[in-house]
Amino acid sequence: MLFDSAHDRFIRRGGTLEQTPAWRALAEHFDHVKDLEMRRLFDDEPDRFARFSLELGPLLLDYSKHRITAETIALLVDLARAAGVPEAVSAMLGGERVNWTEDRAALHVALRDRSGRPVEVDGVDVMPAVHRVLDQMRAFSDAVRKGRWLGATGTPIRTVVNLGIGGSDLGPVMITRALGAFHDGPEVRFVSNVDASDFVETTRDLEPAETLFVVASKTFTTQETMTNARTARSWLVEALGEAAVARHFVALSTNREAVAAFGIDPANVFEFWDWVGGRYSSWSAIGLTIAIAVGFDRFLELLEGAHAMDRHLAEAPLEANIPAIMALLGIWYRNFFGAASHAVLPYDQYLDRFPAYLQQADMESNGKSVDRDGRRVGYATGPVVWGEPGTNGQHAFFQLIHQGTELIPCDFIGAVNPAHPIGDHHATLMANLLAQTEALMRGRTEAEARAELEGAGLDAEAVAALAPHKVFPGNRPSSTILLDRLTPRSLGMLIAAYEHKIFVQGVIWRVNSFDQWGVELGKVLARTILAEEQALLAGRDVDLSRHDSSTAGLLRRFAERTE
Ligand code: G6Q
Repeated sequence: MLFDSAHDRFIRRGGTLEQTPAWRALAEHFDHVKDLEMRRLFDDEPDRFARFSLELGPLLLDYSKHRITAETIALLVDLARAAGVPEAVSAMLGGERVNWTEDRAALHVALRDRSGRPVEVDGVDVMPAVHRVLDQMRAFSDAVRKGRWLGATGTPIRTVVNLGIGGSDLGPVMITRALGAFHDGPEVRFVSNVDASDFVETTRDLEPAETLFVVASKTFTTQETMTNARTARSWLVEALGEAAVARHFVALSTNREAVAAFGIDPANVFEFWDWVGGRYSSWSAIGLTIAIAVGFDRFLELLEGAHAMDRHLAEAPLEANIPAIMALLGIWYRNFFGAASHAVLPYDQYLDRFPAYLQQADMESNGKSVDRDGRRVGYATGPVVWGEPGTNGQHAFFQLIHQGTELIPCDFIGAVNPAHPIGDHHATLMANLLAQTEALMRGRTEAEARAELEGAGLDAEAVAALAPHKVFPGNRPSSTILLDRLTPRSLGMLIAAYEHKIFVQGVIWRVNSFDQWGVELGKVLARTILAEEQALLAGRDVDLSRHDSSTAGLLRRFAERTE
């Protein structure tokens, strides 16, 4: 059972996570190994790469450039076991209500289950419904791609605009960009921000007659998406009339009534279910724009890649389990070294939105401070996740990663084979990836810095002055994920690996990785403030005494300065 691990029993008897035997063993081990130099470890263990790397088909995880020994991994695996990770994984894959604060399953794995076996939620097999929607997505995406789906004036669709935000935007944006080399369907654009500039800039050059809007919203009540959807509707109706809506709007949602109330034809609704979390929904109907862009067969390959990672999560022992090892390394740095952030650095331009996608996947999932017993945790949970593609990042923030005062574990992600084999672009890109991981690990000692400066002919005084600035402390950890090639399949594996990493960490930290109550308060206050803004702008007297003087002052300034 998910909530009956050795740790749970210990904590229920009054202990804390840090007092559990597995955690204490790690803390003690940390004292012995925290000063170990990776340079030495590599010198002492010629087979370190082979020992600390894992592969699954086209995906390799090299985790040898970490401040770990074999014992570290063994103790981390003990922690995962005592925390009930294997049982929690079975519970998630088995459709149990692992999202306990919303009383729901988190069954995104069912969306990509290619095994043909039933997957049950509350005793009901969800797979027939999953396949029904996949069939509907295939038929529709084919029709749009082949020009058979016609707009109201009889012309085919040239541009698809996805209106969604958060989980209904970041995944599809990231994936369609990542699969840019496979994009052979109509152009796909995304509007997410409630700022009208997003809508205006995205639709500026579009022909209404050739544009299809995909309103992607699980709840169909999200303020930003509904505002954009209403604007899109007016934009279309103004050009083509009310009757055109049926040919130019489809909806991806769990809320059929709200979709019907908006005026979208029920035949154009692609359904999904409450057991699909927003940030885990790209595998569902929310992926329709992906299927339109790259074709349904490639969308299926994406699902197949993710499914392969799901099987691996379920079947590989923890010590050889890619998501589990990624999770445990994260815990090692977050909780023992005190690392506050984690950088994700794709050396692949097609993955340029991967860090942004991962920020939501990780920070919305594990940015929590109350445990499964409803108590405040006494330890650090999810880190700040950030990053930019290489090599651009090298010319921006890598300085801090190499020589700053923070320890920042990094994930480098690259593909062996490029999408575009032109000249020496790819060799150069990959040389940079490898060089960065080596530089972070090795660093440069003072003696090496001096030798280099002397070699450059500097006098003794200049050498002494400059050498300290040329020292790289090194011993800075990184993982490298190498894909044979960035394809729908390998991308599916990569995303699923991170999804599961996040889940495993949530289990160990005893937080619910599937809720997001932390986004509620601002939403609620925005509704009240919007009403106050509107009243002020209409010249009515509004009592703002419920606000602090900052919020009230800013509100008045907004109303006064509005032209
Ligand atoms: C993700 C969150 C959140 C959600 C958006 C959009 O896990 O739940 O980012 O995806 O708020 O919600 P709708 O799809 O309901 O519009």
